[in-house]
Amino acid sequence: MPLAYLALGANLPSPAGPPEATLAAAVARLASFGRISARSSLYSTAPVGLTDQPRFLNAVIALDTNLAARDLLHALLALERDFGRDRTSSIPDGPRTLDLDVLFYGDQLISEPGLEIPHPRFAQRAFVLIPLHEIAPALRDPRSGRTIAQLLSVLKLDSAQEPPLVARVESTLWRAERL
Ligand code: PH2
Ligand code: MG
Ligand code: MG
Repeated sequence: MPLAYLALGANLPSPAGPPEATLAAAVARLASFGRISARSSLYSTAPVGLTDQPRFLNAVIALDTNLAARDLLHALLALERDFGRDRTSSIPDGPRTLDLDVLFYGDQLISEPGLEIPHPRFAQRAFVLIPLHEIAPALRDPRSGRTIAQLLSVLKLDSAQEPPLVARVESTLWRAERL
């Protein structure tokens, strides 16, 4: 079964509740697409792109799945809609109830309309690399040939920044979700 890595993000309340409840509920639903073999901690992250919006909660999971890449994408889009994602009036990089992105699908390189894998911007984003590094430091990006640990080490992070760009948060709701 291909091992997919998925990024989860939210910074608006959804029908499931605040972002923390949304991400916990989303993981429970994602388990029906295969087997979740790893799950990062939950992180509070500064918004990237459009800065004038609430902080995000982000996480990364590994999913063993029989779904083909495009079927996985469609399943994620449907799940986003179930959690109140409205794409009709959406601002690029703007606030959202739930964002589910495919970071990797095995070691495949896919470049099709609406489906770019590995995710085109993952290596520039600390809110992806830090949780991904927590669960898969030795994973190799098939595009650059670099490991997640290498990609994270070249990302310039100002650790003195306040509030922090990426901060691990303790969440009983998140950890209570059985894998
Ligand atoms: N997602 C974006 C744009 N900016 N910033 C953070 N911190 N976390 C996100 O998940 C995020 C973002 C577009 O998908
Ligand atoms: Mg995204
Ligand atoms: Mg997305």
